[in-house]
Amino acid sequence: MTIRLTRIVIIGVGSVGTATAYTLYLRERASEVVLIDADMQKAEGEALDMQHGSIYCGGTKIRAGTYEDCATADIVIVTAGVAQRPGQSRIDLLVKNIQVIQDISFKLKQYGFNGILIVASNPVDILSYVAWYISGLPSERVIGSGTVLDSLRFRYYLGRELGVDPGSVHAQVLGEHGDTQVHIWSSLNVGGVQVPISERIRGVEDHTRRAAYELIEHKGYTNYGIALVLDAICEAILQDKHTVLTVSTKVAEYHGVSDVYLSVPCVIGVRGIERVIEVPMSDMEERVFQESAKHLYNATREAIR
Ligand code: 6V0
Repeated sequence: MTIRLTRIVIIGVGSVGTATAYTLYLRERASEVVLIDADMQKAEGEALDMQHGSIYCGGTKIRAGTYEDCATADIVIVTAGVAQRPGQSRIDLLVKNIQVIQDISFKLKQYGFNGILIVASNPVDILSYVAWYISGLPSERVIGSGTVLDSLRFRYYLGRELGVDPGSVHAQVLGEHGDTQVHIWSSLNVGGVQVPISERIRGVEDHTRRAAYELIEHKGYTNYGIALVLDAICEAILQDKHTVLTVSTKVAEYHGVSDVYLSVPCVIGVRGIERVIEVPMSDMEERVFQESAKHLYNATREAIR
């Protein structure tokens, strides 16, 4: 018997890729984390910087690599491409990042990658569709980070307003990881009890939607939150945890929406998306969700033309 080692490859080692690599490294998420970037010197430098501290880390090895490493990788995470600048929306990144995801997806196919692909680059829903379309992988193994981060932010701000630990606030954001995201107020609860929604609490919706813009104004990019999200998705996969996360997936007949990548609660395990959970929505929420889907559907069709 041979003991199988686990490998996670990160493609794109900028602010998101390095924060993700460091999180996976500290949390010993896999036997090996491999870094790839268009600028290989940068990937080598980032890996070496982390290797220097290896005595204080656990067993995860970290190194720079090539697409050949993807052939036997369990998970590939894509964080490559341009990021938002102040005033830019995620959709504004499409023209540049579509080329990046096409290039990467073709290479993954060429090198025989057959694991689980996680896309974080923006606009994540459209890029996930393109990655699925080109890579030839089944859709349950092409996962967009989607609104996992938006759901965390929603719960964080709600927890602050309500004076409770965000982990005890149950609430989710669905639809686009972007401006048309849908806040599901109808199922908000704290400890299983519904919460009266005042104007002040309602304000959390806008705060959540604007969170990335606020961070980009302040520090120029966002990286730690998404790194923790990507680690949580990897954990759910590698430990077959069946964790429910609002990742972006190719939905079919979900509240009347089909053939588009967007976020809905999904059970994540060793096979990727094990199943999708149908969330009850108010009429208003369903309408907003369908509008978000239509916006993404049109933008995706335009992108793959
Ligand atoms: P960054 O710091 O500019 O890093 C991008 C990296 O990608 C650079 O090191 C580039 O050299 C590299 N790169 C570019 N093209 C290629 C290519 N074809 N192959 C390999 N490497 C390449 O950007 P940052 O890390 O801040 O953001 C990366 C992406 O993540 C952007 O599209 C962001 O919009 C997106 N984010 C997604 C989030 C989410 O919640 N899904 C959150 C934050 C950022």
